[in-house]
Amino acid sequence: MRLSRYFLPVLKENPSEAQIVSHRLMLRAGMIKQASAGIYSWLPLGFKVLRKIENIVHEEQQRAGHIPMLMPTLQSADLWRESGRYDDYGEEMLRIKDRHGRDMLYGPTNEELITDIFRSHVGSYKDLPLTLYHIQWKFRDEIRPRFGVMRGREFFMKDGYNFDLTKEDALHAYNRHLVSYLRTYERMGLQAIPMRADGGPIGGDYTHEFLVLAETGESEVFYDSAVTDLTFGDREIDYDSVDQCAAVLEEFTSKYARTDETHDEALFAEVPKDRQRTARGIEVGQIFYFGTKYSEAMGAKVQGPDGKTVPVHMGSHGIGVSRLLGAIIEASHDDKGIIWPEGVTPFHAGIVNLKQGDEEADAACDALYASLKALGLDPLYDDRNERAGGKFATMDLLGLPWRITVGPRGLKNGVVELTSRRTGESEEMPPEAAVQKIAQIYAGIA
Ligand code: 5CA
Repeated sequence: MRLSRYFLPVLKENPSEAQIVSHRLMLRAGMIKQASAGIYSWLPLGFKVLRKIENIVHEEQQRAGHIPMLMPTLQSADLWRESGRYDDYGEEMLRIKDRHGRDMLYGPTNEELITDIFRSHVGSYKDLPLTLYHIQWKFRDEIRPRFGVMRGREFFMKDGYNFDLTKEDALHAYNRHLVSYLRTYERMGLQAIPMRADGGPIGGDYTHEFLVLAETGESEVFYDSAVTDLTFGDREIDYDSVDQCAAVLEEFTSKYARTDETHDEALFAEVPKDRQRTARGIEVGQIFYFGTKYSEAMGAKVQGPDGKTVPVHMGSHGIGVSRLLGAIIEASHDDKGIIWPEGVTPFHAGIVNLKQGDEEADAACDALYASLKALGLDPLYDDRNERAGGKFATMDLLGLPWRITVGPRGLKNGVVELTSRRTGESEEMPPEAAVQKIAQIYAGIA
């Protein structure tokens, strides 16, 4: 993309409504615009990152064997009356009447709708196990929407639902989700720590939240610092293997890590003193096992191998896709702007032309742009007639991991400059070498 042709409404001043750095930087970098409280338009740059995050979530869900689908945002109240949640959910639920006076709602989550689909089409244990998921907009009429996309009213969420014959099978589905979530967050350059939590309005007493440690996080967390040494890395896992998935769960959840809702002072005191940590975290996902809560209430049953009809065991598993943009920026920025991890960056590299209009510099930039594109990469070329300082400031704000700077002085010696946004280190090299290096870096990103 050439910046002169893009739509990138960068703000020069700090927006006064933003209290935390990710919200401020998303507004300044022209990624989002508030439409009304807790509801945002996703401008082209923000939309690009949202799509990247969504794609990673899709890939990792399908790697784990989960099946994508799409359910609507608007739901009939009748299903929620069946589960009993229509009255329980309270003011967070946006209730709507259609022209016939029927009660509708904008879905805050989808347990009822998916259970209805399941009971309509599945009647035998032979169709199990089954995990369906979708990525769809949700609405929760939060009393205090704040921090931009971090606590929105309308937000984008992946929600998945497993259906299993037995509790053991459903716990394997739970473990499988935990493993796939660890991979998912690491691909986004995030460490998200699974912590024992509370079921809230979803229900179930077996649940973990995934938390990204950050001062601006809304949750208070207590943990053994040894959990921060764990990484999933590039290990291969067989998602059908009960033992392998259980071993990962054991490895990542046996050390003390809890949110304030389930914090237990006596257990925490058993953690060696020098490893006890109290901090704040951003909840980027949550997994639940809730047994037969919805299947019993809504009659989602299957015939087992012994011919008896039994309610299925279920769980639901959510990832805060739009919240993740905020979480990634909270975890990765400096005083100049965002620093995107390679896995989610909106453009792979920026090209800065120091002397727009100079025949040689323009030609070199055009050639670089074409070479990167030919390799399947997506560069952002700052071809505006701006001073170098302004161009650098924009690139730093946008946070692309790599910048190629092209100027007449370097070109005389046959070189351009390749700069890492994260370290600030620059290296001079011929343009082709810069292209090759960038291609190599992204070839290593899953
Ligand atoms: N049905 C279950 C699992 S699919 C569920 O709704 N879980 S949840 O309530 O924990 O939501 C899943 C994730 O959505 C949360 O972990 C969080 O990352 C994200 N989320 C929840 N509320 C908001 C909100 N108001 N704004 C942005 N993201 C949110």
